[in-house]
Amino acid sequence: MNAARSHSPQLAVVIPTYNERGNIAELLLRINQALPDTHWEAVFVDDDSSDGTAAAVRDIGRNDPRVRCIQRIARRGLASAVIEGMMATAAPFIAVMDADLQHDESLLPVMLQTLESTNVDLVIGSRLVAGGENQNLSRGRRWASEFSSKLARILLDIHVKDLMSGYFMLRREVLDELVRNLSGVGFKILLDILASAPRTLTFVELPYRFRSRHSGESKLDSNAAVALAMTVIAKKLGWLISPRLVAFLVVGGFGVIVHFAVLTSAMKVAKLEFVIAQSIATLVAMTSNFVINNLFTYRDVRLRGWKWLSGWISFTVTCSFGALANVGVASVLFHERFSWSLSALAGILIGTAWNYGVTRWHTWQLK
Ligand SMILES: Nc1nc2c(ncn2[C@@H]2O[C@H](COP(=O)(O)OP(=O)(O)O)[C@@H](O)[C@H]2O)c(=O)[nH]1
Ligand SMILES: [Mg+2]
Repeated sequence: MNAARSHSPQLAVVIPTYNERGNIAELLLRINQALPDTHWEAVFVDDDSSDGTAAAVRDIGRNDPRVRCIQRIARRGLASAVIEGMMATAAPFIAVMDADLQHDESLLPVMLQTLESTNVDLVIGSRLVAGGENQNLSRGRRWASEFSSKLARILLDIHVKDLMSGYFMLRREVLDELVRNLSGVGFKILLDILASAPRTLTFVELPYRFRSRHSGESKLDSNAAVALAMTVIAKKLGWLISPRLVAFLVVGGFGVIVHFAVLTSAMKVAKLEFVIAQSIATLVAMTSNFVINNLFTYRDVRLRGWKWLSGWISFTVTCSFGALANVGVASVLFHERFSWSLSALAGILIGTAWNYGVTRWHTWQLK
């Protein structure tokens, strides 16, 4: 009994893999070196990679019982892979780490020590706190990741700097508290965890240098902002479907009618050029939406006088960004080969969610 206990792992490192064969041996070597005094196990979750990743893991596992592989057939998805890996271990501490050696393994003992010696729920490997580094991410992805973190701060009240981090460690009990709420979609499991917790999780962000990929190629060129939007929609639907939202949507629908009425008369009657007519129609529709929302949707916090004017500016600026997000998301999805109608719908949904969330908070100053 005692002998068995002394060998049960204290820490499980969950590693999702998709075509990472060339990284497995080196990764395990480094984990082993980083954790000389810890009983650890590595749980790989492989989605039936065509390069034989799972077989490579099992080969090592035959000589090293600390190494296991869950091979999922006909499944794909980073978040769901991580969840299944975390649920397959009995270890009281669970780390999640990429296979490609971008995550500095020397942080593992520091993360473990932090969880063991304090009562924080979660330790996050961070590229964005002092001492951390993010040089090996393209500028576009860096921007998307920082932008998403800002958005999450506003929309979800989550204050993690490196919210898109895929490198973190948590306690088993914390996972048990929230695992049934996880959406499991997309690839940002940390965000999913933070947004799914029934209470505000406490966390520490530890800096590390994000390295460039060792072998193989990135599977996740998609946009962090899209991932965030997916989580926001999944998590916040309950909050979104409120009387105010319904009113906001009805007013928005009316705005479309206003838009087309103004556009048609500007082109047909006043003979203006399309671009000019479209701009006028947009501004008129935004203004009428603002006026009606101010009268009905937000009648209890109605803006008057100078506040009306600054509210109008806040509303039109916000909705312009909403339109940009709409077009941006739709083009990303369309580029990723989703159908045009689905892409457009997703764009409209995200643009509307943005407009509603931000104007509610900024224009009408509601928490
Ligand atoms: N099981 C599983 N792992 C995945 C999937 N997509 C990516 N991964 C793994 O998740 C980790 C992060 O992916 P990566 O391509 O490095 O993303 P990046 O670091 O954001 O470029 C790597 O270990 C990948 O092999 C998937 O669909 N299923
Ligand atoms: Mg990577």
